Amino acid sequence: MMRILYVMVAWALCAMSCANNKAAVHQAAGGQSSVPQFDADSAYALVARQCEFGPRVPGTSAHAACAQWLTRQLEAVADTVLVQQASVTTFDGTKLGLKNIYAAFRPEIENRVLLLAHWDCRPWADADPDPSMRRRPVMGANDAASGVAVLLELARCLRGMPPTVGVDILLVDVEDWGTDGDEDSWALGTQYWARHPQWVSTTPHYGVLLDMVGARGARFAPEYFSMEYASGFVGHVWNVAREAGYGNYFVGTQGGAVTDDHIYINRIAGIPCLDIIDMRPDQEGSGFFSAWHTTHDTMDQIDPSTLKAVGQTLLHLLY
Ligand code: 1BN
Ligand code: ZN
Repeated sequence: MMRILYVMVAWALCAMSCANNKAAVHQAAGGQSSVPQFDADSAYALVARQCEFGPRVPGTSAHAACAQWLTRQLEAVADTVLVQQASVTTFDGTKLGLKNIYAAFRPEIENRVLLLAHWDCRPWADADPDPSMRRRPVMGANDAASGVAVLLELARCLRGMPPTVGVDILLVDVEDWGTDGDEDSWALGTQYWARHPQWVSTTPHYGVLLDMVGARGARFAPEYFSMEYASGFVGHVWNVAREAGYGNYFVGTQGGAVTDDHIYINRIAGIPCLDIIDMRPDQEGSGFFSAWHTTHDTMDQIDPSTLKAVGQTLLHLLY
């Protein structure tokens, strides 16, 4: 009798878990489950959670608290998490402690992809239309909590259904303390990592940087340096996006050149890395979304549909 009960309980648990899995994966033509479904509402909540800390400007308590939270989020789902700490000096002579937060999934697999986004916020909203606001910090809902949120949500999917490729997630610090006309003043966290990498497994074969991937009406066009260093991979990712049904976001028009973290992953680490970045050629001045480097880069910029387009594309890429 007891044995029958055990069998019935085991069967019921299995049926429940299978039902959950069915809800969370896309069914391939042959009836096999293939790609997990990216939860856009969860990703949206992860953007909001980062903003609740306040602007994550290096050297502030919001930055320190967020670092701890990000580390815990990844520790809950990854195989290995490392926090790289270092001291860097910015273009204006400020000495900052940086934290690059790294998580490895399936370190036993040699075929690996790197996914990265910066998690710090710009200390000054120097593009704000109101001159009196330009010394205020940027909240950074889109630049760049959106990219971090997509990666955290994706990390949860990786735990639920391990992919056949290894994945390294890298949340890089001190990207946004830079100045116009000095290319190497940006992306200090990535520059440090690229010179002192701490992969727990083999070096990833390809990299994907996410930057500003959450705004309403986003358009992702192949970025100039991505084409210079990783044109074949760009073609592949844009095809994957189109096949997944997101060709309205991933457009084929030539994008501009952006001084971003991927430059150093390409030039120093030697990993072909592309940048999925929202560029708006018709946006006068910046060429980015209208609230870029202003005090208006807040939650009301964020559209879950944009997060979905990017997150689901990455899942199709990995599975
Ligand atoms: C991206 C997001 N960047 C800053 N915030 C890099 C960048 C640097 C973009 C200079 C344009 C000019
Ligand atoms: Zn920025």
